Amino acid sequence: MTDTADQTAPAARDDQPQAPGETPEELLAEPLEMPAPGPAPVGFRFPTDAELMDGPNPLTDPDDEEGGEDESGDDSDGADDSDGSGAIRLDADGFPILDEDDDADESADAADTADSADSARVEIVVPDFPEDFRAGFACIVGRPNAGKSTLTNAMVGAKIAITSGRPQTTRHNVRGVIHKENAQIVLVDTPGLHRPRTLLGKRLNDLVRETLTDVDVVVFCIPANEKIGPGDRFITRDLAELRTPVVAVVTKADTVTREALAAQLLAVSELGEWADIVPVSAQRNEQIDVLEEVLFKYMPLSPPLYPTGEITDEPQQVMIAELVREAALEGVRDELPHSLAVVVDEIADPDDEREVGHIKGAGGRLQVRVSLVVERDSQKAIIIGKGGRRLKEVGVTARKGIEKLLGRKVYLDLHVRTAKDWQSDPKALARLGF
Ligand SMILES: Nc1nc2c(ncn2[C@@H]2O[C@H](COP(=O)(O)OP(=O)(O)OP(=O)(O)O)[C@@H](O)[C@H]2O)c(=O)[nH]1
Ligand SMILES: [Mg+2]
Repeated sequence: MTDTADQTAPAARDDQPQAPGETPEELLAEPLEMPAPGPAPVGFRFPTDAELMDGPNPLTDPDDEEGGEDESGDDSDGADDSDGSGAIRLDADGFPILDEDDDADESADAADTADSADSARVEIVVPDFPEDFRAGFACIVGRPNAGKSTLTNAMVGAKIAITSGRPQTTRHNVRGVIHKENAQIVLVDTPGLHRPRTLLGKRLNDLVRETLTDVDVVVFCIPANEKIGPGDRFITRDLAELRTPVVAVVTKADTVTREALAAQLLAVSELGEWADIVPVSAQRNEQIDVLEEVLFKYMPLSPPLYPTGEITDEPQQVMIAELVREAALEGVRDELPHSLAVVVDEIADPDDEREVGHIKGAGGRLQVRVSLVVERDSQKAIIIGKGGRRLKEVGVTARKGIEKLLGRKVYLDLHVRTAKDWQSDPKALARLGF
């Protein structure tokens, strides 16, 4: 559950749309085809001038037969676009793959390139984007349970963050992308800001504060059905120190009467200085488009930050673990939700030739082994339930979600173990990815 903010940070954001060393005419070629939305973080960025000019040149390297196999193996295979359309394909790191046979060692490439410096260059197709394209980051903050993740999912139009009625559901930054014709808004859903009682709580608060410093607009969620409290005032004071514009969003508008909503909007307007105030109901999809329009105004001119159609860069393993945690959170009370962590121990694919012999068939189902980690043995008993019934229910619910995510049948193996007081143990936190 590591945050991948650095990996996906835009390489070159500027106030002017820019392409590396290309004239607008050159950019009007056919658009770049991107890998299908895949599990691994793509970390897409535009190639620099040097990369464009110095890359290997298949036209001048006809004898280069080496290293044709894609070594990144697992994930990138599925995303590979080899339809022969002539479009540039990207490798797992988002760099253009110029030819199947061209991932030989760099020194050989350098020598070959030097030999054929005057030869024709391969045409590089840079994604086409309008001059007035806007793209940037919107960070979603608020108390635990304020509806941040539900709002994120509603705006992205797909479930990328888990949600629950238990506070502190989100434990890492989850990025989701809204794609518009002329804009991209990268939403960063964050853990709820709260008075920390454990080391985990403190780390989550710190993570949100760090995230806030580098975004274009902040979305502050305040639920319509709860009185503004010390928690909201605490966040308001924090936000007032930023120079970033803050849009106050009154969430869960469907839960109150019109009068109560009007009263809450008034109370929110008196709470602080806001760039805008928008009431929404994420559950009913009401006013979501209005909020998107408001956020759009704060996006700077910039090339797209994510490939077309990619709605998140959450690693597949993290999404799987989160779906199991969401299923396990259902119906548990008190401190248990805080005490529960979930990690994927192994994913084995019987269809993968390298795995044969290691795993038993199970009808070609992807085999996913997951650990649910609690802090005490008494909690272990609750999670497992009488005769293992609860754990079985968790498994069924989670498996459905995982199969939907992966688009294939899954065999899910859940294992419950205890790591004493992991929330306050730095070593255990590190092992669990915090
Ligand atoms: N009725 C209604 N319920 C909502 C709405 N948005 C969120 N909820 C519910 O509020 C609860 C909390 O939602 P989350 O989206 O998980 O809240 P969060 O702010 O991400 O919570 P943390 O990650 O714990 O900080 C869930 O039970 C949601 O179903 C809404 O628009 N209407
Ligand atoms: Mg959340």
